[in-house]
Amino acid sequence: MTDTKNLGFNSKLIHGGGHHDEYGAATVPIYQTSTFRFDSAEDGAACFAGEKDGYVYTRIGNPTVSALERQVAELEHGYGAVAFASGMGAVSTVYMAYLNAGDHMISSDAVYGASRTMMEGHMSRFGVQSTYVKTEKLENIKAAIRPNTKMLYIETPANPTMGITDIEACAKIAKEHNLLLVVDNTFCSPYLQNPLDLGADVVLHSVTKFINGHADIVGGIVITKTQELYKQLHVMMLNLGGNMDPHQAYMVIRGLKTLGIRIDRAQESAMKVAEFLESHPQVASVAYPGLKSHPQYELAKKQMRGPGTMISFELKGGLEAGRKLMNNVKMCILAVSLGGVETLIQHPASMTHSKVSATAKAAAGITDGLVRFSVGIENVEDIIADLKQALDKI
Ligand code: LCS
Repeated sequence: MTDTKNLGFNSKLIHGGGHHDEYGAATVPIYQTSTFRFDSAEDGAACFAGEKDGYVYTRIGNPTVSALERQVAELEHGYGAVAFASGMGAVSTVYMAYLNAGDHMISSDAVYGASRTMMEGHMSRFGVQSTYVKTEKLENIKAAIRPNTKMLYIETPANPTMGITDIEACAKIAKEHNLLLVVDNTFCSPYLQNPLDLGADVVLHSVTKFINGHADIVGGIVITKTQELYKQLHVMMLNLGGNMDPHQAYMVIRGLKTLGIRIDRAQESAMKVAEFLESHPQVASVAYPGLKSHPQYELAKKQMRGPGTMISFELKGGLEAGRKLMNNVKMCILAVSLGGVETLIQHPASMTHSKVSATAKAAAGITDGLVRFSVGIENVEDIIADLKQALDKI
């Protein structure tokens, strides 16, 4: 087996994870089993007592799922990873694993809608408090810190505003105040950003998006910097029961192999699409980290290896114009989700962030006129032509 430590990113996507199969299979087999035979009663007891390594039950661990976890932990430069049935399984298990009743969390105000409703609407019932601020401005974070603050949770770039938060500066604040820094890295994937290298403690992904990349499964993964954080998370995962299933893990391993080439291609197109949108008379503003007009353009260049494939924009005609645009695209798909091979368009205020209160949306800059666009790997001329014909109908 190759030692993958010193290989380049794209080689790690193909050969990482270090799975060893007795038949020499070139891909990771699907271990479609719920349970594993013990060699003896003593062997089973030793596995349960943690005295012996070995698989016992798929909710606790499965070789196909472990192969994905090892591979993503390596790509994010972490100690270990735990895979989940969905991105929200990852987010909610992170909250449950690292926060107690009476604790307080500070979060970016623009985060995926359900990450916020889970905390505000449900964790609050267990006595966890939360404050939402524009984490793009560090003074907002400092001002929100309370004696019981335990976690700083950021999403960068933020869904759906594309705001960028300085991970390294957040890590400094977190260290000074003994906070756990959690970064939702879904919009970048490990190809474009490695938050653990910038001082974060925990990184999470909706693997539904770039990591899988083919809009055919949902999944989540969390990568921890230390063994202790890994253990806390793993025990919470197996008790809550949100484990990833082996067939799902196989699909993700398959999709992950092309992460680099998918993003290279879509990112090249995203720059052209963003420039096209910025020059279109119906468009009021475009938020794309690759454009000089993005308020955190320099920061994006510093902490990301590329501006990514996600674009948000406002139309001069507001919501009505946005509706017309979305109803008139032909090739691009009007659908939520993002980060796949297909170009998707959606309306955050009425779709992905519809459960966030109107006041919270307004404060976070999620306006009624905001449209979110996830650039796929189709021919860029076709993407732009489709957008143009739909914009011309407004
Ligand atoms: N984190 C981010 C940044 C997300 O965008 C999402 C889903 C999640 C976590 C949750 O992951 P899931 O459970 O869906 O795998 N974002 C979606 C979106 O923007 N459209 O549809 C889902």
